[in-house]
Amino acid sequence: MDRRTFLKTGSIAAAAVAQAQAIPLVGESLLNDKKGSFSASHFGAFEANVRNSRFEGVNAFEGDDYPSSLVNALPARTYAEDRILYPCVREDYLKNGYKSDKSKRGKDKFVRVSWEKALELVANEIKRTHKEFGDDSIYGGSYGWYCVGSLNNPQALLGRMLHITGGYTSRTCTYSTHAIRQITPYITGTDESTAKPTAYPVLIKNSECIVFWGADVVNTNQIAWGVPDHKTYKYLKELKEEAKKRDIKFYIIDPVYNNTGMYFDAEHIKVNPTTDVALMLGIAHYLYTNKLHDEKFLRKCTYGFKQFKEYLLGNTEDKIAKTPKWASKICGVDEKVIEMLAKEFASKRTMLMGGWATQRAHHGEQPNWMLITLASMLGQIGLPGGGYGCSYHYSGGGVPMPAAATGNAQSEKSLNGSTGPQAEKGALSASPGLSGMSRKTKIDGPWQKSKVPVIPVSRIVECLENPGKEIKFDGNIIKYPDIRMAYWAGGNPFHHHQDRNRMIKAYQKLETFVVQDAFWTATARMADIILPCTLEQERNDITKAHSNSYIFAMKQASEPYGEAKDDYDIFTELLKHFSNKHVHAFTEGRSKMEWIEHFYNASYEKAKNSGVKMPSFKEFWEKGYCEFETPEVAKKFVRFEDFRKNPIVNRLGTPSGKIEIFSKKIASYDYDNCKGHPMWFEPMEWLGSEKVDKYPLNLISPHPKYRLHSQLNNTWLRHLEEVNGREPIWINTKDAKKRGIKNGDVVRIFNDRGQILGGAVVTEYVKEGAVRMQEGAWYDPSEAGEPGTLCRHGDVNVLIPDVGTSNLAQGNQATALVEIEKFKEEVPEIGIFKSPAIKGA
Ligand SMILES: Nc1nc2c(c(=O)[nH]1)N[C@H]1C(S)=C(S)[C@@H](COP(=O)(O)OP(=O)(O)OC[C@H]3O[C@@H](n4cnc5c(=O)[nH]c(N)nc54)[C@H](O)[C@@H]3O)O[C@H]1N2
Ligand SMILES: Nc1nc2c(c(=O)[nH]1)N[C@H]1C(S)=C(S)[C@@H](COP(=O)(O)OP(=O)(O)OC[C@H]3O[C@@H](n4cnc5c(=O)[nH]c(N)nc54)[C@H](O)[C@@H]3O)O[C@H]1N2
Ligand SMILES: [Mo]
Repeated sequence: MDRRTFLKTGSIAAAAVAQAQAIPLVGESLLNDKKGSFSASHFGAFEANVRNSRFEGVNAFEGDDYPSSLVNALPARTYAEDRILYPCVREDYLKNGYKSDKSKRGKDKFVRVSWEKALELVANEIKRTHKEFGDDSIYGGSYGWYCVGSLNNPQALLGRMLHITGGYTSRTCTYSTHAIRQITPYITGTDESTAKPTAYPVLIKNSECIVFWGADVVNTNQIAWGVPDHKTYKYLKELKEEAKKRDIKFYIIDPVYNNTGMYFDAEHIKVNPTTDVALMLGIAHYLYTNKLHDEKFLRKCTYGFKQFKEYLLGNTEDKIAKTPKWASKICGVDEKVIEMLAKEFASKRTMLMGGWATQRAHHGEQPNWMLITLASMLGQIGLPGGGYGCSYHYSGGGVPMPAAATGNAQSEKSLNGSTGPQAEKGALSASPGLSGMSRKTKIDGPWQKSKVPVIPVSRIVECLENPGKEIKFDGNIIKYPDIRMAYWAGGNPFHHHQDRNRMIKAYQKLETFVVQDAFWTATARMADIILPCTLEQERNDITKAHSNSYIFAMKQASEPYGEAKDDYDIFTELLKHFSNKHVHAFTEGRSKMEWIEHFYNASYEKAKNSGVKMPSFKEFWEKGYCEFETPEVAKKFVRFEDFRKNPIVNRLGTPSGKIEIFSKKIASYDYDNCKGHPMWFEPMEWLGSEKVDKYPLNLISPHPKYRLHSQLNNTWLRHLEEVNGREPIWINTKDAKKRGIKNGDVVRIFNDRGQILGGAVVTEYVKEGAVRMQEGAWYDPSEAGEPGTLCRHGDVNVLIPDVGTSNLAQGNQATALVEIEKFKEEVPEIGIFKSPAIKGA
């Protein structure tokens, strides 16, 4: 935005006027501005350069040797054209309240209102909904990747506010790890998505074969849940250097030759989407029939190989031996290549790195279970550089880090020489971690009785459609509550959820939909009441590196944009419409800065108890961060080392104490879509299903290179990648040729669920039959609020089905069958990246 536009827009809101008047001359600000003010984000920590009273640039944090480009887009995001300037209400909702015409959601005009009016509407609606429909009638699950910060965590704050006012329905699981986190505790006693894998230095020294199995570690480590310090990249570089010195073989098993494949010049095993279990079974069959499996490890450290073996060999109901030949027909990998992989993995010290895309699919419980089974057969679990890991691709997994302290100074000792799972639990090092705002207040009051039932996060649409319906979930029965109101703060469901057109209809069932965001996202446009929030550079907060290596100060760099308020202040002011007691329960009598200091001091005390001296809060705030050492022992960490040595003493948290290739517990649920051992189940849509006649291409939707989901799509970053202003879709040269599609063409991608535009990238990097389009491009309907309409920009979730993975996890999917054609009509303009017209503005 140039200065003139800024002044023009600024003149709309009083706050922005004040901002504009404060603008000093460029020269003056350049000469006078101090070094940047410290802050942090999901993209990294940085110093915000404040020029002309605005946040105009970033310097990456000096401790971050591999800063991601994403951090550079934060200033542009701050002043994006689609920022929400003031509270707004949908026109018909303003007239008729909860009795409004819901089919107008997304189509209606918005009307500017005062904060007072907006919060009064929200408060009255919370009161009415609670009174008429009870604790669970408001959905406050509010899934999403809000900004970082211990204080301004909108999800925790929203939960806290709703809890204080009378309860809400929340969610369990995540869109990230729905299936893996539900299934793996049955197998290893641990949620494998968060388990610490063997440390990189151990791999660099010992691994001979590294397999990126549906994992793009080079891309997805750019960000972290918390703040990344990007140390992964140092180790990836060392790994590549080491591979020049001694022979380390890299494979990438993926329908796409991804960023990681390119970096390591890895051999590409082109697997059909969602068929990895068949491929793994083919490898397993070869291992077993050629006696390449580790009988001793299976006997000593696993349970139930016997039952699995019968299935593998075809001695069970289906009477199918899972030979490489059988597997090849399903997964599209040549039989000889499958045999080669089996021999390679068995003869080399092999690390199987599994990502999470394979579990974001129909029957997504199976791939990780089968990966662990395969690793068990290879028998290298617990050996340096071998085994498996399911979190190398995420938030610095595998990087040696200081573990979060428990406050027990003795535990450091127990780590020496012992790095197995037992030690891992009690382990600590220099870092005390950092706490944050909690969903429950410590202040006593009637709210302590409020109920907070949960639904599996990805079942929200089904829940809205079917109040009172009972579903099977993880050995239990869950009854869907009757949701009348939803409140979202810090997430973007009209990006993250599947089957957009079905979703639009389901959301019409809500009487009231409140959205708190900084931007006019597709979600905000579907809301009745829209409350503008600040971004992290517009407020003070505190946060930590995901690695636990740093605690970061987040100092306010610029004034809140327009009338935006901090999430914390929005909820505090909302509660004034209840009573002072409600407000007090929320704030616990602390100011925002006192909370920040409180979180720091709690860490300070913890550190002190474990013999670590942290600087005072004042010193810390001044400097911007404090650093914690990584103990040497963390660099030697080998997952399952102790368990392997003595599985009786170091038993796992499973019923047998061992790795469960067969789970009696899961078998006892008697589900037909998830049984006692890993199995190949045909997905609802894949290249082998009948639907391919109509929709012959298998779409996958991995995570974007230049965004965090939908975040930052409204900045210049999108111009680095978009094709003709559309989200790119990668299509194989042969598939493109068949359809007369050329590189750079705008194409229409469609199936029975909907239609979107995309920009064709014709390439050999994607397997024939598969197409790839990243998740997170903003939904831009040509007729807003109209189910079935064309998305002009390329929101892949228009096309993906919303059907649970199985009765076990009820997780989300990320693949679908589609057809593609060249778009022959005039290419429409994108409408989503500017503010909608607002009455009264
Ligand atoms: N097809 C397909 N779909 C997927 C996936 C896939 O692989 N394929 N992946 C899934 C996964 S793993 C995930 S985690 C989800 C991600 O889904 P989301 O986390 O919902 O996606 P984000 O785009 O990060 O949305 C965060 C929103 O919070 C807002 N926000 C940021 N900071 C603040 C703040 O401080 N306060 C408030 N009130 N709002 C804020 C942002 O503007 C943005 O609109 O998507 C899922 N969807
Ligand atoms: N830059 C960036 N980084 C991110 C995120 C982001 O939005 N942007 N999001 C973060 C979040 S919330 C999460 S949960 C993680 C997600 O981490 P993941 O779920 O592991 O990431 P994806 O990109 O979905 O998929 C990883 C790889 O799997 C491949 N793949 C897709 N389908 C299949 C299949 O059927 N079989 C096989 N073998 N491979 C397949 C994809 O082509 C891709 O190369 O990433 C995190 N990191
Ligand atoms: Mo995620």
